[in-house]
Amino acid sequence: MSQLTPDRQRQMLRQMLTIRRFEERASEGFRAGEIYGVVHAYSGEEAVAVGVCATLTDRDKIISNHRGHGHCIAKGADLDRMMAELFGRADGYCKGKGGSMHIADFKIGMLGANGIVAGGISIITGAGLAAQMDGEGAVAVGFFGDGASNAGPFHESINIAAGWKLPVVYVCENNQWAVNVPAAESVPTPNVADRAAGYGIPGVIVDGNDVFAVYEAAAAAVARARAGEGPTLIEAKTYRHRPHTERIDQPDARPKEEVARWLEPDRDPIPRLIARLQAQQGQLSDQELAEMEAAVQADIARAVAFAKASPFPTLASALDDVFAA
Ligand SMILES: Cc1ncc(C[n+]2csc(CCOP(=O)(O)OP(=O)(O)O)c2C)c(N)n1
Ligand SMILES: [Mg+2]
Repeated sequence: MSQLTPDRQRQMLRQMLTIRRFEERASEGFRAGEIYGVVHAYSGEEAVAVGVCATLTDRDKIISNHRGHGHCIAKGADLDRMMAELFGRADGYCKGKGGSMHIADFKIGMLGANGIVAGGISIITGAGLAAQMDGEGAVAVGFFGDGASNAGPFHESINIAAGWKLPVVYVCENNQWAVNVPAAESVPTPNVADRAAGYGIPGVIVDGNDVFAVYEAAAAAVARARAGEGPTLIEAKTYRHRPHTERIDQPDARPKEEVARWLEPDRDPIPRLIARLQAQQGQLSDQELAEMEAAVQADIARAVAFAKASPFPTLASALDDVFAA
């Protein structure tokens, strides 16, 4: 945090607010039938994507999972094209044919969201190998959930990345549930980070709702990767505010009191960051906060207007970009 100027800290808050407001609008659009496919909201976990991506540059690569909007926004993706993709429009990132779980932007090093649980972990390991072969000091960062850490690609990928000292940072967003399965029942070690010991790499536990703690853990792991010392597994303890997906009538097995506790301002990463900046002399006035909120809302409104003004893809374009039929 010491390296982060007040401007940079406010910028991180703005990104977190952007993610939150984007998700709120996406949920609303999903319920209104404006958005097609599935929406998995990242609300509550914003500090992880923002804290990690603040340590990266455009040449560094990231990969995401099904809960990918926050990672895209934190890496600098275009909100208009993201919203258009959710609305299924031709100006979206995948020309309206991919939806929420397929947003990628190679120009900013965002290799894509991924609907296959743990699928991204192998891909980002390959990106780490590519970075090592290029020899220009880039790193590759994979975001995935606690559920994904039980799947084969997690173990096989970390094993090979550790052996080859690949410049990869594995970021497990432990929101404590995989749909309706509690991590406490599916992960036999007390922490996901404990699994790092089996591969001889550092396993770091961090408060995933504290953006500066995430930043510091990620900065250390990125420095280690850039120095050729190999991968790190970071476990960010966090919680999702919303049900697994926005589909209505889905059972949510999480105890109501547990959900309510994580929504409180002393746990929610955004009020926590606001309180921290306000407590620091001159970091964030009430007026600056109100202006930031208004600017973020304007960005989201502009993205929705862009999406709605864009046409649906034509039937004739259905097979464009299909490489094998
Ligand atoms: C290979 C595979 N198996 C099952 C699913 C269905 N599925 C989608 S998300 C999910 C749970 C993922 O949990 P976690 O990795 O903890 O991520 P979270 O949703 O909590 O962010 C499952 C089982 C899938 N998409 N892919
Ligand atoms: Mg989970």
